[in-house]
Amino acid sequence: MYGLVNKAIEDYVCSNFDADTWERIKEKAQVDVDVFVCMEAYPDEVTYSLVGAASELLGTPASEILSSFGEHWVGFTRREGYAELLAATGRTLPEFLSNLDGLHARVGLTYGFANTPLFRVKPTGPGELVLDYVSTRPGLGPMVMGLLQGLGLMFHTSVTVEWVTHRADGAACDQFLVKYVAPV
Ligand code: 1DX
Repeated sequence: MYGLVNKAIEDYVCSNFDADTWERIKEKAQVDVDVFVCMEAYPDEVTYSLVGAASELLGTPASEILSSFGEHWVGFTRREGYAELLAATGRTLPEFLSNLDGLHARVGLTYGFANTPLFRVKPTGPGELVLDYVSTRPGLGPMVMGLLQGLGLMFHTSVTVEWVTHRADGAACDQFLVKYVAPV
């Protein structure tokens, strides 16, 4: 994945814990990188190892780390120069989700994306939608749960998410039932 993702993990650890914890996580993960380059592609293994090591060191399930990290990602990318990109993606939670593939296409045009996830939105009623998440990368469903919370913060929208269909159980993709209440 892009170095930006690993940088976001670093930022998540350093802002919620400290720099020393981050160094210990890198050591445990056997990741010998001083500074991640945002636009450089790193093996996915690096990201998974960092999450695994963080989970062990912090004594927190990897799924919880991924979910907190997903929430962190939205604010992190806004602060790191992608605020306009995010703003252009939508003005509401459902609009943003509907345009996520477009966001990835845009980033991909500029930097080349090897493994773009797909997000499909099916409105199911007022304030309710089903989100299909199709990814070549296994195990990142909990991160999507957190991403949705991060979008809730960005749009001042209260969000509840139910993970209704799990790819790990043999389904074609992960599916989330998202209920949201936007401010009037
Ligand atoms: F709900 O399943 C809200 O490397 C969401 O594969 C979901 O393949 C926000 F550095 C610039 C750059 C670069 C900008 F210049 C990425 F290159 C991307 C910024 C997305 C903001 C996907 C990251 C693929 C890396 C799914 C989880 C991973 C999508 C990660 C979250 C807004 C992003 O992101 C999977 C890769 C950006 C950039 C956003 C993603 C790769 C998302 C969201 N994805 C790189």
